[in-house]
Amino acid sequence: MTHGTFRAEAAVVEHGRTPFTDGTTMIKVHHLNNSRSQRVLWLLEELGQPYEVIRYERDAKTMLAPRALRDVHPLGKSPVVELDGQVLVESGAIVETLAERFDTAFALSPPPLPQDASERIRYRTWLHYAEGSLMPPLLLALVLGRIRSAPVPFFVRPVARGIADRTMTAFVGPQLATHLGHVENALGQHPWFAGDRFTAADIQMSFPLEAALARAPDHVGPNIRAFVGRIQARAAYQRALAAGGPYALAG
Ligand SMILES: N[C@@H](CCC(=O)N[C@@H](CS)C(=O)NCC(=O)O)C(=O)O
Repeated sequence: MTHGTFRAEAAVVEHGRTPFTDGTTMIKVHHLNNSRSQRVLWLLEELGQPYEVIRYERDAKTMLAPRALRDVHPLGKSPVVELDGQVLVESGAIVETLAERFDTAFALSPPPLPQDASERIRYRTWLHYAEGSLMPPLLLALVLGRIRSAPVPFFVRPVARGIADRTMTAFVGPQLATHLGHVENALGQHPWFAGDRFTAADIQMSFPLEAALARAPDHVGPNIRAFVGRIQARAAYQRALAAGGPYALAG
């Protein structure tokens, strides 16, 4: 199903059979290791849609994406998807676009309004909530953790740690508690984010919840933990891991 190209440095590694010789849609996923683009591979595996993976490696020190990704899109962030030559960015928009285009039988997305308003509204809300509301405090937690452990002169260290700790206690920690409490509560009402069945909203929510387990485990409740266990057990999730390579989120 996948065809991989590694474009981080000079090395180019190709594996798998070459897709698209049968006239099917050309989908290229520009994939960064340990990143949000893992969700796109997983969605395509759930959809059974052939795709090509172009792999990029984060800089080991800065964790930033290589400059080569800017050749594809000026933001230089992952994921970037090329769909029949059109360049798509923002994982929420990518997930929504791929679901609209390929999930024509609504196996992974509720049908448009007004057939089932509540399921569709929950689906759309969580699809946007993942990046719009849940990722910002998780990103702040990552940055504050880096500030705490940054190699700075010994006389600066207590000041840097003090500021990081106070920001965590006064602002980021309470935000994480509010958001992860909200998610925990939602998963207590329905097993999946849109309702009683698995949808692409669950794929979109996977990254922040996996990041929360790495960065804020004390705020992660049993419903979230059970959800992450369920998604990681899916065959398509496992196939996407094999296609994407390393996926370990920074704590
Ligand atoms: N909101 C964007 C965020 C994109 C983003 O920040 N991607 C990260 C990967 S998880 C990235 O490319 N980081 C490397 C860098 O900023 O250089 C999305 O959901 O697509």
